[in-house]
Amino acid sequence: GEKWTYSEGELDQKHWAEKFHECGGNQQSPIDIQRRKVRYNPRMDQLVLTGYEDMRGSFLMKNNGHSVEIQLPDTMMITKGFPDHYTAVQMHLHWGGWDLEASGSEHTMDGIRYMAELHVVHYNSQKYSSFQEAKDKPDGLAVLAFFYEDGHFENTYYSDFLANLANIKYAGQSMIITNLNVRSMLPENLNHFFRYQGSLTTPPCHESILWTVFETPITLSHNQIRKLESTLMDHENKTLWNDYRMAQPLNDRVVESSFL
Ligand code: 1SD
Ligand code: ZN
Repeated sequence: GEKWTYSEGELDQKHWAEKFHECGGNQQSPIDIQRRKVRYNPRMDQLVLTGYEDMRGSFLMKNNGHSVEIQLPDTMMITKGFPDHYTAVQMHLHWGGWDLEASGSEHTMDGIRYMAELHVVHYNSQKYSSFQEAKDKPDGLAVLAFFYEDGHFENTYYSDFLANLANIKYAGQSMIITNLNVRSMLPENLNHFFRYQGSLTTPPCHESILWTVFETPITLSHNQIRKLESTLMDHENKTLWNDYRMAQPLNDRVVESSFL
């Protein structure tokens, strides 16, 4: 398989583009969002998330060596807010933890990196019949991105998820979860967001993602963040941490916002 890494070995992120040419493109992600340069778009529609709540079924949660990923049912959709309908595929996180203070979000705000970041990946199901077909098309994917910050209180909507990490400690391990409420894992306020055209943040870095980055962060307790950062192992049985890509040049792109 792929041997790319974030920071070690010959195919670390500085060298991804040598093997995966799209990683050197001019619409790459993540980016640093600079508030002063964001353009308010008063016509940007609010998102309507359908089927995000109280799901019962069998959902695969796996350690893919780069992150923890939960596969999502096709009943989870974005039904308003984009020109097309998008169907959920999976969600995963990026985090830090190299040392006690290291943050690990992918997007940054005015140069500030949050503790961690959640990506809920969707594909354009109005135009394409599967994620596989959509993943390298310019209008193929939509990812909803949320920052995590640390606070004083435990976020009980994350308790089961974080406890389950111990069951998939090693790269390649997976388990089935039977209850899932993604809406409760998100911030209450979804009205303020940034929008731009970018790419997968991992090889092969296809420039196929319409990114929506929400302003309101999700709060986890310090211990919860610590558990996220220190439980999983990568393919080399080293602690899986700092699985984020550095900010990429904005070039001639404009970041829009839904709010002033
Ligand atoms: O890192 C993920 C990768 O695991 C895969 O999910 C890919 C396609 O959805 O997307 C990237 S990311 O851009 O969502 N970080
Ligand atoms: Zn991601």
